[in-house]
Amino acid sequence: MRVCVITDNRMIHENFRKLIQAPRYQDTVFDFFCSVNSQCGNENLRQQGNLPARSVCLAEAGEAFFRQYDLFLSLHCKQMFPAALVNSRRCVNVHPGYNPYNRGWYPQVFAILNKLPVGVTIHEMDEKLDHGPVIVRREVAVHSWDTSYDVYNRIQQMEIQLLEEYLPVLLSGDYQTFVPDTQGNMNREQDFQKLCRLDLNRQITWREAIDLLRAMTFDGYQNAYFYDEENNKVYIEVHLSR
Ligand code: 0FX
Repeated sequence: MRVCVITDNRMIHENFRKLIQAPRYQDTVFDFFCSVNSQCGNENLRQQGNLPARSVCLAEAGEAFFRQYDLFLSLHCKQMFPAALVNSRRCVNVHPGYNPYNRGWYPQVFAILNKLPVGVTIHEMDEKLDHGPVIVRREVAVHSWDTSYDVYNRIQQMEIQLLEEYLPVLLSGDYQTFVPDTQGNMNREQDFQKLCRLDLNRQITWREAIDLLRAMTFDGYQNAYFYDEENNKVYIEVHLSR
């Protein structure tokens, strides 16, 4: 069998490559692609390093490309899968969120704020974002002292664990699915960007302020900021310890 793996995330890419070294996957051909350099790719992805060397733009790839593969596996692929693909091939997404809650961008950021469950969902893809019959979902804990970074690391560990457990059935198609009771909610990148700008005059509780700052704190990124009286842009993050 031939599998098309599309990934724009260094960590999951590296770990997945290790996982498929196991002898049981020797007869499966895995072709790896990322979105960098493709028409629909995001230049910022380059900074992540160690992504697949080849890129693909699914919106332009066409039927002939789709037909080469028995399965499409999205491991944090930043492109939307076109209808022509999800309706003609089995497409499976590994999503760093607990569907149907906080589908879309950076689920743990929004989960810290709205207290909805967060974790990992592996699901068959349909035409909507992070949507489709669920193969497996597993929750991870969020503690009062966690930042977005802490929760995200827990999610990534869970993603690797679930891939180890489920890859054999993802390949064979020998699994049951279920459709969640509700559509849940969805967040876009713009929703995250809006959260980043802090309004110094807004009145909120300490609980809300701490939650907002820890939801914005992620090692390696400057997210939350405010403008001071002299119009300096000042970034802010928090450190919490138990
Ligand atoms: O690959 P990924 O972890 O996931 C994102 C979406 O959240 C996910 O729903 C979608 N299925 C996937 C294709 O893309 O995103 P990332 O590697 O860009 O960012 C990882 C974390 O880093 C994010 O959860 C929060 C943090 N981050 C990222 C950026 C770019 C920040 O805190 N600030 C930022 O500016």
